[in-house]
Amino acid sequence: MADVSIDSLILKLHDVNAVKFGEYKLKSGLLTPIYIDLRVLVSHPALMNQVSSVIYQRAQEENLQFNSVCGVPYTALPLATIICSRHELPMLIRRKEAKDYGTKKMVEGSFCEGDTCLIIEDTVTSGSSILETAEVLHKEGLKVTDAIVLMDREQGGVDMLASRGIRLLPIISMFKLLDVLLAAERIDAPTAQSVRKFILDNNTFRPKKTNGSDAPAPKRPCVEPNRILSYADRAELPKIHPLASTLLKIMEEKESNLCVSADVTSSKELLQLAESLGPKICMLKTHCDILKDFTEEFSQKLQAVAEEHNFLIFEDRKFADIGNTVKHQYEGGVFRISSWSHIVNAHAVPGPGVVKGLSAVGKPLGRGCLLIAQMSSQGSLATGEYTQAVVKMAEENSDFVIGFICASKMTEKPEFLHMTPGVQIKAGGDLMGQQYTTPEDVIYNKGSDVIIVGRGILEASDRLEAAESYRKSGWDAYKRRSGQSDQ
Ligand code: S5P
Repeated sequence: MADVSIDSLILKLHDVNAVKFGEYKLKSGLLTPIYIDLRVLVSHPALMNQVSSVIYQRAQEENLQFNSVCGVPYTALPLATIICSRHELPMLIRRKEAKDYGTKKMVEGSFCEGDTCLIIEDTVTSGSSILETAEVLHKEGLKVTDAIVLMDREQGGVDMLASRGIRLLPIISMFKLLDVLLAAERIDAPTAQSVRKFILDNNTFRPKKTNGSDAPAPKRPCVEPNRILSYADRAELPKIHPLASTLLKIMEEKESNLCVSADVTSSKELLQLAESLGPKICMLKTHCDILKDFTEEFSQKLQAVAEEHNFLIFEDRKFADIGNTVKHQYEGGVFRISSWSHIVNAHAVPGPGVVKGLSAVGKPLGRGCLLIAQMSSQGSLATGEYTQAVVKMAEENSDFVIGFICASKMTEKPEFLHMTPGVQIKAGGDLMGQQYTTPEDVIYNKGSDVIIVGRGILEASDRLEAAESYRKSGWDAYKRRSGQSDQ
């Protein structure tokens, strides 16, 4: 397709408000000065046809060989439908969620194992949506070698997918779009410049280091605020919650972003763990309801050890009820959690009432809460819009919510802490759906702040040595992330 028709396509997309300038939140939580919303295409059939044509034409120009076409749900679904209908190509539909009745299939349509499927997408930022779709197709025995995207935000999607064996072919790239809109005086030079800067500063792809020095350097520096600010800087932020500030100072002082998940069943063993690993950690996470011999005396001893070794206690209670009930669960019962645990966590499922109930008890005591924005377990339902709503809930309750349990950085607001479970030295999983990634990936690639490690340390023959090794990996990754190391 000649460039001139790409130019006119860009202008038409701008005409129908598919390209917006302002301040918008991306799927990742990042605020962007430009938003591409191709969902509006369904209201403009002529444009929809034109977009479908350029996508198909691109597949032909590249001489792509494929047996079927799959549009990433939902926006690209009608595009794939038009292409497949017009050119009589078999289409596959990837379900976003498995049906809870009937076949429970994740991919609808007929195919043979080993078939190649071409993926079509409307917009790409990091490439994660294409990768997700490709993974579902892979599981069904299909091959994915190429994907075509109408609009590439040029924030690392091409590189990320290439690293996973998928070639991404963009029709319109962000820089081209800006040039055309600027030339047509649809935007002014400062707007174009600010978007260019944002794109260059926010590349989402960092190549994984394989064995140290021979890994390729990241293409562009990543400069989101909490990638640059040190833990110490963040501890001093005007809006920081005092407990978050305390934790950040502990982390900096002890050079540790390690939280040990003390998932043991005897209080004696837990106290021994706290005593021996105390110097290595910034936080100790408990599940008090798995202890067979919880007593108030135990909780007092644990507090004394925490004070001695300067770490915080995080009771992983995962509250998930109405405000009035969680208030009682937090304050009373056998465990009296609020009396000894600095930090607790909660699911956002019940709505903001859960935070209100906990806050009524915890706030006067100077406690803090983490909201569970994502989970490490396979098939977790805490994704997409739910995760975004959790972030919003946290931001609206920052007098008590200090951060998140999450897989990666959720918000650009540096006063929030990101804590990630499902960490081991080697990526993998257990037999009950737990999924592990590495300290380096969590801290350096995903921009989280704290690694939460349970069995990686508890099942090691030398727990202290294992804790030191996790501490060091997490800390080294943080140093590299904040540009304090040239490793
Ligand atoms: O999504 C989550 C949230 C939490 S808090 N995934 C998790 O694994 N956790 C907790 O982290 C889990 O309850 C356990 O206590 C710990 C992980 O333990 P590991 O042995 O798998 O490292």
